[in-house]
Amino acid sequence: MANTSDTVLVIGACGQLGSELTMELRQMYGEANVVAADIAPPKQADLRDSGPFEKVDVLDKNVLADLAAKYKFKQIYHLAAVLSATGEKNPKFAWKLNMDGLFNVLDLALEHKVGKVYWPSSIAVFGPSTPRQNTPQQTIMDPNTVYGISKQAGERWCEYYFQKYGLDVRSLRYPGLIGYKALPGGGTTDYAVDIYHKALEGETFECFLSENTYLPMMYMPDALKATLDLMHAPAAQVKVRDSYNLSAMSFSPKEIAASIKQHIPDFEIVYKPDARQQIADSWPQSIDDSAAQQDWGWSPNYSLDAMTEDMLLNLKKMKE
Ligand code: AKB
Repeated sequence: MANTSDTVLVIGACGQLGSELTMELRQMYGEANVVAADIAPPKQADLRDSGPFEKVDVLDKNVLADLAAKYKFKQIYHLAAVLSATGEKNPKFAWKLNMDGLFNVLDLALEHKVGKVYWPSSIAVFGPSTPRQNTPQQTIMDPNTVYGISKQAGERWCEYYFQKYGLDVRSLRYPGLIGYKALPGGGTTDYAVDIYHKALEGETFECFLSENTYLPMMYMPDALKATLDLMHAPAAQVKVRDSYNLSAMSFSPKEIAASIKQHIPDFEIVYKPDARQQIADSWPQSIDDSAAQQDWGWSPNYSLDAMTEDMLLNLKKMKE
């Protein structure tokens, strides 16, 4: 259950997930109670005009402490991260931002008695030795991107803060997220958003993954539902304290192109795999999320074709 008088901080509020999650939280908790924070102000008009914004670098502990003293947050969603593809271009910086940012938020939560923290993990915690089909909750993890390594280490630290200090930190291992409101930045699954934009612009889509590369994916409304359901579940039901596997659908570039062709028959795709292919090949193709189903009742609503229909409809409206 949501305690609607809570004040909530969303760090990374202008990103692909943050911009939508902040708007959902503002509906639930009241606009003034949800502070959007990011390194630069929001470009999205709805986000900008609907509630408080604070310019925050998650590496700056002093700014975070000032904010916590000012707003007395009861919940923090810490979404700021360098993703898989961008992380490989500057591994040391990705490690610094992803790890120091997480420590700053966990310590802030302890020092300022913030009740609950949300921190996203990813399918990137898995690696080449992980079983790739129906990947179990508990299994071999040998991530080989700096992003994946930081998410795996971050999961261990979340569990540590829960076990040692009693901090109520909750987490999901997101698959690739697809939405029409904001673009992702720097991930290996980004093609699955870009493809809809190119299809509607009448352009041939050049895909950086090969045609039969299967990856786990999720439509944004399902990702929002999962995040809020987990955060609102009674603490006793949240039995996994590193991060929950989460699943909705798996598809290849060839299959998403076929789904788009049902609406835009002359849509064309060509394949030019680049360095991101190697990252995709090290990740699972499908995920077993039975722990999330059992513990807090997770179930997704969108299939590939239902997502395609909704994406094209909404993107068309936005481009009009
Ligand atoms: C990425 O591709 O890096 C992200 C992820 C799967 O965590 N979308």
